[in-house]
Amino acid sequence: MMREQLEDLRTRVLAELEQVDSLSALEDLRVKYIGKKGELTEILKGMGKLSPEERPVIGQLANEIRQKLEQELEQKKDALEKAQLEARLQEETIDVTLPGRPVATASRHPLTQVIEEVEDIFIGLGFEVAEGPEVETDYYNFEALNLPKNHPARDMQDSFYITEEILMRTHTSPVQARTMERKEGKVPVKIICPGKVYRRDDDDATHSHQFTQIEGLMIDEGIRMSDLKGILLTFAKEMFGPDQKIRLRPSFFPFTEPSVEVDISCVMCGGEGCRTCKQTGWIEILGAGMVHPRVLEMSGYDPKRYTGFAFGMGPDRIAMLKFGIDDIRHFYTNDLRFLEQFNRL
Ligand code: 2NM
Repeated sequence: MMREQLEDLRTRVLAELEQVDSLSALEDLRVKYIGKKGELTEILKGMGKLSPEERPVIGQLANEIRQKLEQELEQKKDALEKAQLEARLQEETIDVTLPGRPVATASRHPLTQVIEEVEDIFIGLGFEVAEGPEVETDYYNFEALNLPKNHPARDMQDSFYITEEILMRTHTSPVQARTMERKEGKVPVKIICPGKVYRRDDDDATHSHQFTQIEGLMIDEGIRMSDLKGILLTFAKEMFGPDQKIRLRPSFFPFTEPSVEVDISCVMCGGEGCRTCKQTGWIEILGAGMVHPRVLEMSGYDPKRYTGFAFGMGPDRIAMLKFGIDDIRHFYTNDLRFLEQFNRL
């Protein structure tokens, strides 16, 4: 009677085991039949009613069946686990030979690239970068630079006024006046001032009401025009190539005396003459000169003891030359089709 029960149990468990397809179903099966409160335990409760001769025989059979079932369940468990792992590996396969997705990278604005390049060159020559406000007072923008009220040279720099006394700066020179004032007569002064400036020009391909400037200033005892020439030649060679030449022509600025226009040999034709340089072989990129004694004096430097040079250049123009851009307004209209052409750094 108990033998049949046990053998029937075995048959049923083995049959059901065939159908099991998950680890949780397998566990349910184990609990139901051979767990502590399972059917096998139930059956064995009847052991007490057996005769002393039968008891060890049935006991042994029960153990064999339990062992057999445990073994079968264990095997099934291994097989299920293995299948589960296989399925996961299959599902999570990555093809490492697929090309990667490109990471979207931003690029620096062409003007920023040029400005940073100029900064690097002058930092290498011992200059510091100075910055200041774009909304300026009449005093720093004009007066302190030897451009008193009603001076005719103010016309060249017609501006956007906020009030009678406050305007959008027309050049970065006010940063230099502010720096000199802050240094209270101490030398050396070696700064470059990059930034946005504003003029009420008509906008056309080469003029914008907003553009950028980098101005430089060096003051110390015994600074001469030859120092200006040396610094600018070094700059031209670093910026445009070791074969660069520079040429100085007399000019006028209210804040420098004497004043010069500085040309570099044409970056397109190397001086042969071409469309870019209008067949002259030279391209004007800078204005410069020896700082006017009145400018030094107004900002607290004794012009009998100290001299200095200053210069100003337009990164817009340099970037147009460098990248072959034909319209300055491209820099300020933020058309991505334009801007995305400069991400090669
Ligand atoms: C230029 C040309 C010549 C200039 C002068 C000064 C200052 F503040 F020292 F007076 N800063 N920049 C200067 C001189 C700027 O730009 C074409």
